[in-house]
Amino acid sequence: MKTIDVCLSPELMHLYHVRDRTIVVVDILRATSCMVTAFAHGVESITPVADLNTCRMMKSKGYIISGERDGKKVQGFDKGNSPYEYAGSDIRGKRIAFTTTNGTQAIEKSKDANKVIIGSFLNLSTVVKYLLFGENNVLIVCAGWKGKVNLEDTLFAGAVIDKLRNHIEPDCDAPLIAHDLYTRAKGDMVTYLSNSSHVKRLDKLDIHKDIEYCLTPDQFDVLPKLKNGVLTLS
Ligand code: 3SL
Repeated sequence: MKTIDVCLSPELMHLYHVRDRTIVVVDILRATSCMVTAFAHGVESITPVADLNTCRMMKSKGYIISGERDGKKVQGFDKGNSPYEYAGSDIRGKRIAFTTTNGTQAIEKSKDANKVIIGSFLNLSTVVKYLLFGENNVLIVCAGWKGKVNLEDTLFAGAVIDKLRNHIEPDCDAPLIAHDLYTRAKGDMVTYLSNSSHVKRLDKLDIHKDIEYCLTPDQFDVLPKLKNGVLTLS
């Protein structure tokens, strides 16, 4: 049977052999939710970029430049990190360069895996179907917050494990922790997360509507995949 493990923070990546795995990168609030929304609305590609300057320079190459630091849109950038900014027709057929505090860093750390896909609650069932029929063992990489573990990415891992529990075996204890938390939270994830650190951070920025949106499962049937440093649907 294939196995599934959960890397609860990118700081723990050195513990995992990734070359023969499929990695699912997740940053529920909000980077990977934005990415999935953008692909569902016709963006051609997203290039995850680790630093602000590289991202800024991509503007002159025709990219929409997007990103946040500490939850806030970067000054001079075209877009920030609210999924609602990626739900319009203005991004159709465009290329985005994207940099965020945690999500794009987690993608960067995952790039040596056999396959890298982007997960969120918005495309949960599409992710699960792909993992079910794929041949690789799976690692879910939670973006967390500046190296620390967070609840929302862990819940997503638990949701994937819940759907795959009869088909893929947990590799260690992190999948068991994630699944247990998800079982407690699944009835009302918004309430469950109300005391979590990033929900509190986003509440201070008055962006509560993003939270409910990002926790809504199965809105889109898209699966962004990383190839040569660029995310596309192909
Ligand atoms: O860290 C990230 O990648 C972001 O998703 C954080 S925030 O939701 O924009 O604050």
